[in-house]
Amino acid sequence: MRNSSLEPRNTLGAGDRTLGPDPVLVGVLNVTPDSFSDGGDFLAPEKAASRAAAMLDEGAEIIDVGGESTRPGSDPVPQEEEARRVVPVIRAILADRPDAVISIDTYRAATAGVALAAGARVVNDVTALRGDPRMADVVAGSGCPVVLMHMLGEPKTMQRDPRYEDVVREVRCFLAARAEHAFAAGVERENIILDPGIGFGKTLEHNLTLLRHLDALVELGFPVLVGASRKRFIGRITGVEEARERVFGTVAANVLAYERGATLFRVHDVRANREALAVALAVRYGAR
Ligand code: HH2
Repeated sequence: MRNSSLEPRNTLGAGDRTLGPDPVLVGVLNVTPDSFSDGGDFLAPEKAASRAAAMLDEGAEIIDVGGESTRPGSDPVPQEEEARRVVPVIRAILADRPDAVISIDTYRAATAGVALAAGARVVNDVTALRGDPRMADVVAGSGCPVVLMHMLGEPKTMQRDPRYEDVVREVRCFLAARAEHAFAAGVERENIILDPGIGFGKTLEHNLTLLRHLDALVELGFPVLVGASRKRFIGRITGVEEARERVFGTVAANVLAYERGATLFRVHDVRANREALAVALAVRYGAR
């Protein structure tokens, strides 16, 4: 028996398959000079496109392209600069792989608009449509899926002593309210994906509590995306300072998140996570 509690199912854009219990890998492609683990690596469109192709070959189903770092302490970049970074990369990926599903990691309506026009098919908004009053219209108008992420505060200051009375309840209430807001703005229910925002205004203990109780978010009835990949909380636990070397800890977080009902995993190391999640899927439902 497949897990029917993951209804409603989401489409990833016209013609794409629906989301069921199979884990979906979202490969991270940061077109930034300063991202915490891959900053500066993929600024050139050709390099970015070959990185995207490699992640697709390793089993990524979506490539998440971002033009502004949101790591703790980071500063915003001007919208024009963000668009200038991501649009040529989206075009280069699609020239090479016309069927690739690309998501645009932005909270700015203008950047989302040009990215969708260039061929992106998903919007990943770390502000859950709060960062730009025009974003809800862009998403609703395009009919694309949208990731709504929880963040306490803003990247520049979010890690300065974040506090919650009950982190799971507060994140759940926030995401339920943002899903309602999106729906009221015209985004279809089946196009809404929720994300607890691991590392965004959260202590180590907040991140662990959210991962432990992820089923409380899954209960809201939308697919849940988790972005734990290489993050600092994993380094705190394992002692691995170098972000690129945090793959084993990332895999553990993702397998446990999957067991609690998350279905989308935003990762830098696609193959390691895909293989681990394939085994987790087989343990839950049997081998194919
Ligand atoms: N994390 C980052 C960026 N975007 N989007 C979603 N939906 N969920 C996340 O957890 C998430 C995200 C931060 O990671 P990264 O892109 O690797 O680094 P940076 O922000 O420094 O570019």
